[in-house]
Amino acid sequence: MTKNINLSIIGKPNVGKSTFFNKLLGSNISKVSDISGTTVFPISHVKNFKDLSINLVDLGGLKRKSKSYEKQQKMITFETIKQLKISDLVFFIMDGSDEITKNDKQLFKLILNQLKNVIVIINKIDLIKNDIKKKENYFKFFFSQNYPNILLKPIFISALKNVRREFLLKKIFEIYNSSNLLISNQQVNQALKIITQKHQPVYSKKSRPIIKFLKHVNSKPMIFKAFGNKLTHLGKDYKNFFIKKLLENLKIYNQVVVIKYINNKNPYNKK
Ligand SMILES: Nc1nc2c(ncn2[C@@H]2O[C@H](COP(=O)(O)OP(=O)(O)OP(=O)(O)O)[C@@H](O)[C@H]2O)c(=O)[nH]1
Ligand SMILES: [Mg+2]
Repeated sequence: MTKNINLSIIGKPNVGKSTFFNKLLGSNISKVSDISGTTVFPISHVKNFKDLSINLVDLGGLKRKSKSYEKQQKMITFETIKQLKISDLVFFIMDGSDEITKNDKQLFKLILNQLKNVIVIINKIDLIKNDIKKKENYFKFFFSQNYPNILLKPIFISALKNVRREFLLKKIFEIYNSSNLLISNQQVNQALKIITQKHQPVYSKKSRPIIKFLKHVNSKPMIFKAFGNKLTHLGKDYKNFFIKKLLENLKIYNQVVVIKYINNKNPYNKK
C-alpha cells in the first residue's frame, strides 16, 4: 500500500528552494530567479519513491516577523503555516555561502515549535570559495549547540550542480519509517541506565532527583515520559543534556523530541 507523505520546502527568500524542488523532481515546474520573492503561492508535485508517494511543496521565502508587513509576505506566511501544520517532514533550506541570520533562526524555531521532523539542507556550496570544512563546522556547531531536542546532520549540496537526489530520497524513506515506530521499553531503559550511570542529576535541596523509568509513548511527534522522584528539581541544563544523550544513544536523527517528566508520588509521605 502506498503511503502519502507531505514534505514542505521552507527557508528565507532566495536560498534556492525552487531550484531544489525542481532538481529533486527532475523538471522545471517552479519558477526560479535571482530576485527575492519569486515564489508566492505554494507549488506542489508528487514524487514516488519505493512505497512512498511524496507530495513535495515549494513555498515562498519567509522573511522575519518584523519585516513581514507587506501583503505578499502576509500571504506567504499564511500559506507556510497552513502547509507546515500538515507536513510530515520539512526540508529547511539555508544559504551555505552566507552567514546564519536572524531570519534563519526564526524560521527554524517555527518548524521546531510545530514539532516537525526536519532535514537541514545547506545549499549553494559551489559558491564557497575557500575552507569548506570550516563552513561545514560552522553550520554543524550551530545546530548541535542551540537545539538539544533534535539531532541534525546538515546536508551540504549545490542544488544547481548536484542535488544528490537518490541520497535525499533514501533519507526521506529512512526518517519516515523510523518516525512511525515505538521504541521498546527495554531499549529505552537501557539508554537511561547508560546515561544516568555516567552523569546523575545534581543534588538539589539535599536530595537528588532520580529518573527511574522511561517510556516512549508517542511517535510523530516523538514523546517520552520520564518517571521518577523529585523531578521538579531537575535543572534545565540537565534536561538539555539528558535529551541530547538519549537521542545520541538511540540514534534518533532529524526528529524533534519532547520528554515529559512525571513525579512519582512517594507513598511513605502520606500522613
Ligand atoms: N550558485 C548557486 N546558485 C543557486 C543554487 N541554488 C539556487 N541558486 C540561485 O539562487 C537564486 C534563487 O533561487 P530560487 O530557487 O529562485 O530561490 P528561492 O528560495 O525559491 O527564492 P524565493 O522563491 O524568492 O524565496 C537563483 O538565481 C538560482 O539560480 C546553488 O546551489 N548554487
Ligand atoms: Mg522560490
